[in-house]
Formats: sequence, C-alpha cells, structure tokens
Amino acid sequence: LTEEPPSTDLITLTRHVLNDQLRLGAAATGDLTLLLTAIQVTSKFIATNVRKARLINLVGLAGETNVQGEEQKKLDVLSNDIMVNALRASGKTAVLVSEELDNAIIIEERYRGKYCVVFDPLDGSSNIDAGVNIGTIFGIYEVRPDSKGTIEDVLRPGCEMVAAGYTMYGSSANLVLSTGSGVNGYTLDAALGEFILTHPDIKIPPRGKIYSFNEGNSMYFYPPVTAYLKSIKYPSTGNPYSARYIGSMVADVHRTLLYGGIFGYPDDRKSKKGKLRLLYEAFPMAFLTEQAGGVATTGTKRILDIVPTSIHERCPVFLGSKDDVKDVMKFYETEPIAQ
Ligand code: P6P
Repeated sequence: LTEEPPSTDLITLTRHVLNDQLRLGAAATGDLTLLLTAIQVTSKFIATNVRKARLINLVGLAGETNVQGEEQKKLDVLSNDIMVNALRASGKTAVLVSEELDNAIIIEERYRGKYCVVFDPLDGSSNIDAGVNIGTIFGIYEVRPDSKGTIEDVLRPGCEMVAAGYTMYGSSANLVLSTGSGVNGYTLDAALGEFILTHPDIKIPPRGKIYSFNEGNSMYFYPPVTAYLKSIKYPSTGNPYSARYIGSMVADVHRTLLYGGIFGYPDDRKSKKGKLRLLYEAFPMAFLTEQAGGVATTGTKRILDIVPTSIHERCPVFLGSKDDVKDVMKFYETEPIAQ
C-alpha cells in the first residue's frame, strides 16, 4: 500500500479559530481566539492526566496521599484547578462557574477580561475506572455592556452564549466547538500537540435510529416519556430503534451529533428537575445541537430560552435529530405531563 503523502496543509484549531476571527473583521479583538487557545491548552493538560490516571490509577479519592506522600487530588478536582488557573491567567475572563465550585469566581481587576466561562471540568468522572469516555463541557458568554463581571452575567439564557463546546477524552481527545456559525470537530494529534480539524461542519441527520435514555428510571417516568419510548420500541410500522446509553453525557451527545437519534434525561418522579445541570451541561450541548441543525428541549420549552435563577440548577433534557425530538414534544402536548 502506498502511504498517503503527509498533508502539508493541516488545519489546526488555532488556525481555524483565527480564520473565524478574520471573517469577523476589525470588530474581532482576538480576545475570544486567545480564550479558546487557553481552553485548548487545558484540554491537552487534562487529556494527559486522564491518560496517566488510566495507567497509574490517579483517580483515588481526594485526601489520600500517593507513594510520594503528596496530597492526591481526585481527577475532577485536578481538572477544575487546571481550568480555573488557565482561564484566570488568560486575562480574558471576568466570571467563572464550575460544577466543582459552590460559588462563581469573580476575576480580580488585574486579570479581568470580557468573557464568562461556565464549565464542567470532568463530566462523567465516576466512569473513569471503567475506561468509559468522559469530558470537559464549556459555554462562553460575553459580559453585558458596562458590566465588570457579576453573577448576573451568567444568569442569562443559553441563546446569549457566544461559543460552546466539549472535549471528550477517549482513545483520542476530540474537541467539538461552535462559535455560532456551525459545529466543527478536532482531534488531538498528541505528537504535534495540536487539535486538527477532522469533522468539519457537523450536521445531525434529521432523524436517527438510536435512543439514549437511562431506562433504569422507567418506573419514575411521566406519561409523555413512557408513551414516547413505547412508540419507538413497539412501532406500528417500521423497525424499533436501537438503545445506546453510555451514562457519560459527553459520549452520548457526541454519538448523537455524529449518528443522529435522541438523547434524553427527563425530569421524573425521582428527579423533579431532571439530573443534568442547566448552565454547564444543558446549555452548551443545546447550543451545539442547534448549531448542528438539531433540536434541544425540556419537552415543553426550548432549553436555550431558559433564564437561570441559580448557577447549579438542573433541567430536563431531550436533544438530537429534529424529527425525533419533535416526536417527544408531541407526546408532551397529548399526554398528562406529571402526577
Ligand atoms: P445516570 C454523569 O454522572 C452524568 O452527570 C452525565 O455525564 C450523564 O449523562 C448522567 O450523569 C448519567 O446519569 O443517572 O444515568 O447515571
């Protein structure tokens, strides 16, 4: 087999984002480009630690000490520290919200920039011992005009985000990003230390053949969800859907973006508001889903239109192929919602 000559025109994430900036013309200050570069560095750093963890079981509980007697940090705590430090040092952020921190961080004057980053530094980390793909999820707001950065800058609907993305740590590191004009996927070339454009302009098929729900919660589901699942498992015509559920949101959403179908974590009698977090799980994934031509709803309301009242609130999530998600919404119109 003749080796393909190496491409001499690699499109790295940095180059791709710079092209975005040039497309925006003079209005772009380059601040978002530099912020995304900082996020890229955190993803590479976290990817290294995840890989190491799989080798030397770094994932011990916080508080234990390792053989060197060093304070051992849980991987998600370590990932949080990596992100907070890099985002602050970038000089481009004003407010940070992390799944790992009870309160928002308001960046001090000296390092303050104009962006607010909400993030889950290592979502699904409970799965890491099983070698399941886990990931970092992030969303970016620009501070409101004349604001120096307060909590109100992140208690805004997800439709006001300027960018969102995730990095999935698996056999390779995949960074999927939208800055508001479509979705692109990049794969880390560890040898180069660069994220290379491998999935340009990701589009979700209008309908898929996969549903992704934790059916272990079936006894708690409300009627619209029970009726919807019955309709795709026992269809009056055609074949039933396939079930795929990894239990790691980044992995389940990544498959849904690429293959289509529907991912759902509904509210139910056990989780009255659902389980997934609005600000740094539902909003970024809904932003990406819509940018890829899909739909993201609570069942009755567009997720990106929700106005958060607190930084860690939860919300029900159905997202994926537009025809599949619209099917769920029809059941919310016809079935009694909750009792
Ligand atoms: P369940 C992981 O703990 C997580 O936050 C998401 O990544 C994932 O989608 C969900 O929870 C899985 O929850 O209840 O199905 O185990």
